[in-house]
Amino acid sequence: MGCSSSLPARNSGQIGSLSTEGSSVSDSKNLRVKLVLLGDSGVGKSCIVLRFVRGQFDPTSKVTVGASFLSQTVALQDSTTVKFEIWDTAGQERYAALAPLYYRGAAVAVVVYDITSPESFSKAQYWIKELQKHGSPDIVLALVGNKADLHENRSVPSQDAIDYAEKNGMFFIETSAKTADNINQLFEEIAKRLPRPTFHFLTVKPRNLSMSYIELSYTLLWLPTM
Ligand SMILES: Nc1nc2c(ncn2[C@@H]2O[C@H](COP(=O)(O)OP(=O)(O)O)[C@@H](O)[C@H]2O)c(=O)[nH]1
Ligand SMILES: [Mg+2]
Repeated sequence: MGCSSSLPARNSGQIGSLSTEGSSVSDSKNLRVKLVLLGDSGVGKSCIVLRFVRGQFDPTSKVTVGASFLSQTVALQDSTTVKFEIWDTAGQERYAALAPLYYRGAAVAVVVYDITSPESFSKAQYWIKELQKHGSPDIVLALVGNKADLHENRSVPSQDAIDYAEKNGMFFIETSAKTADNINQLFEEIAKRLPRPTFHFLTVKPRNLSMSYIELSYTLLWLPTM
């Protein structure tokens, strides 16, 4: 039993209707990014998504076969909006060979473990290595210790995760999908850390391929950053 984020809802859909390319930009103020969750089965990935998107926690809902996506938009103080297209699996995390298909093109990967399970923390480290090797080069990685409400049964010290995240240049946070602790903060922090798009003004006239002096200057000015 666990959370299922594949239930019908206004802002959910089947994976087949989404482009497989991850991050894209509507304009400089409105970003749209692909976010994937990785981690052992049972650590609470689907519950985190459900809490973030619908504000719910339903420990009795059935796991649905197949993958789904949900989307949710975060508005930042600088008036930027980030629309997260969140891909959630229903068990594919058990098959490491399928993972590259799932995280291909993702702009953000949220790697989740359960603070009561050292095995899930080791597995999180495995996924981080995998993403560092095979994920998009500028992927934003977040390490999440979920089930923080079960602190009496904690077996992964926060400091271990803090140290690991620091060494790997990642953002770290402990959450509880059950109590909603730090769930919105997790996504807001990710939104703040996303690289902002830069635009290049290359102006070439398609018909006669001639450039005006001003256009040429622009081109030369921007070429080194392309
Ligand atoms: N106590 C507690 N249980 C949680 C939390 N998040 C998820 N769970 C429970 O953990 C189990 C697995 O959750 P699920 O989201 O299906 O895990 P997934 O396999 O990683 O998607 C379910 O029984 C949830 O009720 C949490 O923050 N606190
Ligand atoms: Mg799940």
